[in-house]
Amino acid sequence: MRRITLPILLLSCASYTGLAEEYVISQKNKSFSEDKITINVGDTVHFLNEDPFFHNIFSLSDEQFFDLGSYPKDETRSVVFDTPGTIEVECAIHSKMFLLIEVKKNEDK
Ligand SMILES: [Cu+2]
Repeated sequence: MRRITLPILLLSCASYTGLAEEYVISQKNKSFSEDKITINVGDTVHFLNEDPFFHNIFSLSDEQFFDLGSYPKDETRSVVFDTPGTIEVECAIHSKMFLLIEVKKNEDK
């Protein structure tokens, strides 16, 4: 039974996400490792804190509202972006931190 179930799960997962990719954006010296990235719907961004203090990554964007809470060095929190649009990402602790994530529909590739 397990042999049959597993491939079906993988298949449905792949068709939902397409060729979903994963990105790592680190937070170091109170800034994001990139100013702007372009990704596709279904992609995941991992926010890795490399500073010896807390960051609190969040977005108030309509397309993708999230708040990852505050977390310490070497911890990663992740967001799957499932709506196309331009997402502004900030840090609640360091107001100068800013990242733009352009989320494209998969057809735009
Ligand atoms: Cu911060």
